[in-house]
Amino acid sequence: MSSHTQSLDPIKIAVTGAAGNISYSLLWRIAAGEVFGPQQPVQLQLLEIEKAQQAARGVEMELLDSAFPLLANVQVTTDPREAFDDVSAAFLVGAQPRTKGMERADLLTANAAIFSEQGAALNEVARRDVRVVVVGNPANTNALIASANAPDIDPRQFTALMRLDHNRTVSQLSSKLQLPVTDFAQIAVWGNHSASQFPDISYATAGDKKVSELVDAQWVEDYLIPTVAKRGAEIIEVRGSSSAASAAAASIDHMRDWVHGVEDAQQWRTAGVYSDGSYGIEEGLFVGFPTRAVAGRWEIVPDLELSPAQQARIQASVDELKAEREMVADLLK
Ligand code: NAX
Repeated sequence: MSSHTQSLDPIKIAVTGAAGNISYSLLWRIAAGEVFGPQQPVQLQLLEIEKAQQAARGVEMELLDSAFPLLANVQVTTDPREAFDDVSAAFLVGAQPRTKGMERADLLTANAAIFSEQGAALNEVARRDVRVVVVGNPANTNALIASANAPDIDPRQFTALMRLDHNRTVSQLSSKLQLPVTDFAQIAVWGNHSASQFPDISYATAGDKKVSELVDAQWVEDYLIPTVAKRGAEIIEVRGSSSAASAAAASIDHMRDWVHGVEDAQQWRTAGVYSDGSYGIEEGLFVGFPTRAVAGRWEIVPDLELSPAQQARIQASVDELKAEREMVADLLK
C-alpha cells in the first residue's frame, strides 16, 4: 500500500487569495488529503497580490511546519501563469471581499478584471481537464468571466461555489427536524449565490419521508428561504467577519464530490454550473442547479417538474445573473 502511495506523482493545485481567511482553513484540508484522497500527493501553487506576499509566505511556512505526508511542495507567486501552470484543480478564492455598505455592482467591477486575467492565464497554462471552482464573489459571474476568457477549456470545467448555500439549507432542516444531516436528500439551491437564491425543498426527503410533509410551507417561506439566503450577512453581523471555515468546508465538499463522484443517485448536490439550457435557463450562464456528481462531471438533475411558484423564484435569480452579465459585458469575449 505505502509503496504504491509513494509512487504517485504529485498533482498541482492552485489556490488564489492564499493569505486570506478562507484559504487559512482550506489549504490545510487540501494538504491533509481531504479532496484528492489519502494516496495522492499535492503540490500547492499559491497566488497572492504583491501586498500580501509576505503574509502568503507565512502561510507557506506554516503549511511546511505541519509536515503533511501528502504535501510535496508549496510555491507562492504573484503571477497567475506560474500559479496555474499544469494545474489539475484551481480554487479561485482571492477577490476583494464585500465590505459593509458596498453595493454588489461595485463588487462586480472590482472583481471582473481579476477573473478575466485569471481565466486567460488558465487557458494558457492549465491542464485542459482542470477543475475550477470560483469562490470569490460574485462567484457565478466571476466563473462566467473566467470561462469566457478561457476559450480552449470546456466551460463545464468551470464552476461557482454554491455548496455553502446547499449545506446551510441541510443544516437548517436538520436543526428544525432534529434529524442528522445525513438523513436528507434531494435538496438544491437554484440561481445566484446572492440573496436572490432559491433554496428548494420541494423534492427533499428525510429518510423515507417527504420533507414538505414534515415542515410547514409557511416556515419554508418565512424562515428557511430568507435565513439561508441571508446567512452570509448574518455571519458578518454576528462573527464580525465573513464566513471563512464554513466556506472552506463547502469548497472541500464541492471539489471532493466532483473528483470522486457521489454514488447515491438521491444525493443531489448544488453546484453553480454552466447552464445547458435545462429548465429554460439561458445557456451559458453559471447557475445553481440540482446536480449529481457522476463520472467526474457535474450532471444537472433532469426532468424535475417545476410549479409556477418555483419557476418565478428561479427566474428572479436568473434575471439577476443576466443583469450582472450585462454589467461585465466588455470582459466577455
Ligand atoms: P480575504 O479578504 O480574507 O482574502 C482574500 C484574499 O485574496 C486576500 O489575501 C487578497 O490579498 C487576495 N486577493 C485579492 N485579489 C487577488 C488577486 N487578484 N489574486 C490573488 N489573490 C488576490 O477574503 P476571504 O474571507 O478569504 O473571502 C474570499 C472571497 O470569498 C470573497 O470574495 C468572499 O466574498 C467570497 N466568499 C464566497 C462564498 C461562497 O459561498 N461562494 C462564501 C464565503 C465568502 O463570502
